[in-house]
Amino acid sequence: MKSPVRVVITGAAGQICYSLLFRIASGEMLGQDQPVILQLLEITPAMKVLDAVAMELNDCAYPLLHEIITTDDPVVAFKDANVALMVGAKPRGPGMERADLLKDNGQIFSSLGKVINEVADENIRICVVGNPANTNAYILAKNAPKLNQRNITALTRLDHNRAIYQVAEKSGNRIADVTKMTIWGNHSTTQVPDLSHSNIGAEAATSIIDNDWTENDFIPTVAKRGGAVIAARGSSSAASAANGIIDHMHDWVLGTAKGDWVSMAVPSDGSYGVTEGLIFSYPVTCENGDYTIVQGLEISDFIQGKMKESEAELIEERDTCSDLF
Ligand code: NAX
Repeated sequence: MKSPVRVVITGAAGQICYSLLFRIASGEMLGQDQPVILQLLEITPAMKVLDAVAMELNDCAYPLLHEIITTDDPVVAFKDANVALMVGAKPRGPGMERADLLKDNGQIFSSLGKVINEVADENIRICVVGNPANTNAYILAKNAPKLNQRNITALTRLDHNRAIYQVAEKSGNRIADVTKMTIWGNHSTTQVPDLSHSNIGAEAATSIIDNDWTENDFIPTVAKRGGAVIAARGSSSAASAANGIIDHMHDWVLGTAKGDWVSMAVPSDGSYGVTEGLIFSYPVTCENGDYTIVQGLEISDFIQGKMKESEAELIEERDTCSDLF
């Protein structure tokens, strides 16, 4: 039996986590042979709800779930942690500007970054989910210099999965037939869903799908899908976000499928001309617990222009929060 992996989840009493924790404990994220210890962090007023979530986890009698720690103390939560899923954040309130949200949530990620720097495993793999996810990951990274910086990532896998569904639906094919989808940039409406390198079965997606649909329908539908779910449901995507988190961490640790890639927001190394250090979504392949940015893709002027817009937004977000790092 492998020794257990310590997985921290913040915002553990929230919506996304109610769909997430049970799947981690059942082995869907790290594998059916990998025991886990769940280290669940919440703010003090949510501890009662968190206790109820822990009761339910216990009542599932998951063989891989070795221990549950519930706490409102970040030092306890992140102690010796190997994996962190940073879901906890404030939602945008009525009348609140994006810049206010940035400041409020940025504060959470700067203080948690400092704690992680001190008490977690320095090779901890981090996936930031709480919005604005890319910039929160950037702030965390700057406050945690001891950590392996490559391992500080943000979630764009939900956007990636949304894009695959749209292409499968439009072309009348199955999900499994659509490969090599890419989301470039920020997890926001400036994100760039790109099917120009995708395949549908053995054929290039661009030979099946017309460009007008791609530019005027596909890209805005994927980029604004989060808003469409909020409009329909009255609250933001939860089960599909949890599924994206499971996919992100599963593939990072256990590898991507041969001949395919996935999208992850990772620290830019300058690939595709993007400012170094920004947490930018790229196509990546994963092997042996590490990821590699897919190189050498030909980028059209149209996509390049959109990538620049998303990069400019990330730079603006970074500069708005410069007092936090
Ligand atoms: P909820 O409001 O249901 O849950 C958030 C939880 O975080 C709450 O229980 C709250 O008490 C807790 N929390 C707040 N501050 C905390 C802190 N400092 N430490 C620990 N816990 C804290 O939101 P939920 O629907 O679960 O969404 C969580 C975050 O995910 C939001 O920021 C949301 O915008 C973001 N999303 C990101 C997505 C992505 O693809 N990157 C998609 C889904 C979602 O919109």
